[in-house]
Amino acid sequence: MRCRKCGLKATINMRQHKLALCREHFLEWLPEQVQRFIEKYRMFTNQDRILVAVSGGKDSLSLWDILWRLGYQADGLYIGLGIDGGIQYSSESQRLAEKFGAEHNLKLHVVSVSQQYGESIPEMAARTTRGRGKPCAVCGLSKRHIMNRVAREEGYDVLATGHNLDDEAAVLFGNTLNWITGYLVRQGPVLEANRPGLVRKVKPLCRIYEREMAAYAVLRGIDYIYEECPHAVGSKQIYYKELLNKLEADRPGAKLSFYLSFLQAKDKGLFTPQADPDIPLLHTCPSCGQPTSAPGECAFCRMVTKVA
Ligand code: Q46
Ligand code: ZN
Ligand code: ZN
Repeated sequence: MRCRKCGLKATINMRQHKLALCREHFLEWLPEQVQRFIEKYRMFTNQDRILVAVSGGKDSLSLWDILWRLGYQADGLYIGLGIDGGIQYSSESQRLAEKFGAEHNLKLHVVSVSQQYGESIPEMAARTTRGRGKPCAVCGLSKRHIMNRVAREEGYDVLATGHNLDDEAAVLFGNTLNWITGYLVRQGPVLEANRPGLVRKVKPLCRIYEREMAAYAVLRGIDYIYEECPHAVGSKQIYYKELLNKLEADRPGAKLSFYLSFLQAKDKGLFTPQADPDIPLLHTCPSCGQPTSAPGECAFCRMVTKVA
């Protein structure tokens, strides 16, 4: 297999794009693709200040690397969840996020959940009924809240996350399997700040395969945490990814076309905001100023108040 651009031996063959590239041309091609999608979906411009949510994994660190190479003003945000024991997931991922920021002379905001709110994510999860003992529901709620809070407080124009195509396709698969129209309305490359207290969110990697992101991180020499969070084991999300990978193996490009056909259907007005059966986030939390579905404190503030 030869590189399509230079004819040298290819390092990666992407059947889904009918494209094989050598290391050098792949490392050039991927950021070009990301730049195309940033423009296509009007995510941000060179004037915007971007906050990248960095977990220490391959996707978020590569996203930070790509935005930096493309010349954007991108700072990082690392949230210390306090998920340790065994593989020391949180401390190791924090070390790698800090290392990347220091090596590239980039600013990294670090928020420790336990220092700021009195308990780590597993501790909070152990005391609430949310998520039935699994910390993921508490974790997701807290991460969304903290990302939005830091982006607002520090005056960023947009929050960027490292969700790749496999993540987006798996979420879409779960939501269509159960026809959760409220979530389908909100899924997309850009989530507008259409409520007071919300920051605009974008996913610049939403059309890049997970395999391409892993290749980018390795070929670029980015030091990232290989292990997944120990709580991700056995999740529905991983199961859906496995199913979609089987489909992709038989039909290269299936994942991408699943996601893109969904975006096209949305563009044609298939999922209008009116289709959202969920109560709109019309109220503002008196404690944190973020939008919430019912009058009074938001779910995050209620949870944290209980801790206190
Ligand atoms: S939600 Fe659950 Fe993840 Fe939080 S507890 Fe780990 S697996 S990190 S994306
Ligand atoms: Zn080449
Ligand atoms: Zn609140």
